[in-house]
Amino acid sequence: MRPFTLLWALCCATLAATAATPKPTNVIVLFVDDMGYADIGPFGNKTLRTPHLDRFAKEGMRFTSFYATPVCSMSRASLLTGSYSARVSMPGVLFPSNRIGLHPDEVTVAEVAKSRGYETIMIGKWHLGHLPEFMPTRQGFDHYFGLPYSNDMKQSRRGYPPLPLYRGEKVIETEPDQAQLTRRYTEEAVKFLRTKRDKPFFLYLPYTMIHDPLASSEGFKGKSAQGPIGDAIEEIDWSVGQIMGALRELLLDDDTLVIFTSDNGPSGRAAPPFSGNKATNLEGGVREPCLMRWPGRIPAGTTCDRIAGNIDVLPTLAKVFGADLPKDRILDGRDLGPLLADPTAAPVRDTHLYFTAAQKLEAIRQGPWKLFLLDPAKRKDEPVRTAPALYNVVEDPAERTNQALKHADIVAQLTKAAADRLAEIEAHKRPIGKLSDEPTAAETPSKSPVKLSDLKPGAQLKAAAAPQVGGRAFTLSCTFATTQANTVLVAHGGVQVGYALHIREGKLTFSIRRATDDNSEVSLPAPTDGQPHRVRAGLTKDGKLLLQLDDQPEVMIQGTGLLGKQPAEDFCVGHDAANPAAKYSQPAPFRGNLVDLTIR
Ligand SMILES: [Ca+2]
Ligand SMILES: [Ca+2]
Repeated sequence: MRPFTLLWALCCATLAATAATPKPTNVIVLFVDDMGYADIGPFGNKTLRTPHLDRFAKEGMRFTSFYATPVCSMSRASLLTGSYSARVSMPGVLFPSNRIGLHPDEVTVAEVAKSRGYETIMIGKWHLGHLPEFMPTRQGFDHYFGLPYSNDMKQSRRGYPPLPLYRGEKVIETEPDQAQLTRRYTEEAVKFLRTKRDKPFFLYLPYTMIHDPLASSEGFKGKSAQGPIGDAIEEIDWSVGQIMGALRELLLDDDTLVIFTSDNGPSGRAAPPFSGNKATNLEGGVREPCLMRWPGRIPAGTTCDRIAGNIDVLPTLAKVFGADLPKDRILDGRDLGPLLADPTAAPVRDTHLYFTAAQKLEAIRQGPWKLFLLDPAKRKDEPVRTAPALYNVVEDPAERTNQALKHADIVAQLTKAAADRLAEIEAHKRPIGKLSDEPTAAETPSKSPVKLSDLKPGAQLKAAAAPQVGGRAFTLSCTFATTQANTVLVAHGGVQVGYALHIREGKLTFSIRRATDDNSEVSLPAPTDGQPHRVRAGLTKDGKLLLQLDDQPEVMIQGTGLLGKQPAEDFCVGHDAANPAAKYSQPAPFRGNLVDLTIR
């Protein structure tokens, strides 16, 4: 063989090998907590300095109709499973007192990556179950460094254990200095990127910031034009810059897809140009800034207005990893690949469903039209919106003009589509993970029945040991002292049947739920003076709700009757363990004194 022919043969062999085994693509998902749509430059922020995210947008694609969910845990479940939170039975927010988590049988993005030989690492906030059975290391992550839940679930909140920081399955610190978390997460990520490896990698970095309590390290604290929230956002931008810089330096740039988004809208702040914010299904609560960058594959400086969301991340990444999707279950998300190649391509998913923390279907969007099937949450200085409310969210992103009367045909069409889709999800929903292990002290069946008066906030009685309230009149009494404007004293039941004595927006409220959409409530201004007060709440045999505080006159209203059956859920004191028993989304656990509880 002549030298030229040999060289040509070698070239062909190399080309053939390259074509047969394309270099695998690394993936990084950066997931901020509580970041609003216009919190960063690429989505219209003019106050804060986000140069690294600005560059990210110039080099990648912006998604302007990218949906998350109203609150934390449900968003993370959607992101990691490619499914609506209601399909995987994930409530809005998990608390340290919960003994549930994302079901171990769920197939996570990390497990999909591992099926193709990827090395997987998670750095940051998990919030899908903090018991060992539910931790990231049991859901496909080779490495884990971070917090198991939100940064406000810490010791200074009565009843919570000290906030743990994990490495792998070991707690390495408690109550870490939160001002250092963004910096520490970033250093962990960059260190991981610099580690020499033969395998491709999947890095999931859910930041703890910008969830309250806000904190930033030196160099950012006090430096932004928007106070602590701006400082925390500018530090996240710095973090993104560090990670992108490391990719460039390590020549991994062309082989890595990076996704940047957030889990829900801003907390207590506006989310222009939308109405609503965190914990609502108005666009401001669920429409998130989203950037994706993949040099050579995603056209630079582009914008995609198609409906997309965190449920699409798993199907999209499965394709990128070269992995098969699980075939034994229904996923709600779709592969965004066609849009990554061409943002004007046909929509991959023309419908989005908006679920509440209580796993109810609140709204549906198809094309530009969004229909509220239930009344959306109200926010200060915003109009009252009453279902059915129909908005054109393309022309009216603030959801101000209800067009339900004008377009009855669209209302009918969306109502039908919502009912069909909900029926399918109800028929194929998958359970949340629950421990089947030994009961805790409070749950242990004893020879003498548990005395309610011995229960302290945080206690949870197994459903079988709970007071009998189905089909009968009952009165609940206790003495409490608190300064909280939003909390739960007693909750028993869930989204189908239950009752709760709680404080919501400063009102002491006794609520009865006879069926999913059959709620009755009686309320009084709550004494939040930290002094002990006696409360009596009841359901009379003719279906009236009564509420009495100290020796004030009793307030009584007509409800719709007795509870048709005994609630199936546990009886909780000072918190609500899983499915909310009343119309609250994420009430804080009770911090205060609660004694002499009785139910007769
Ligand atoms: Ca959040
Ligand atoms: Ca799994």
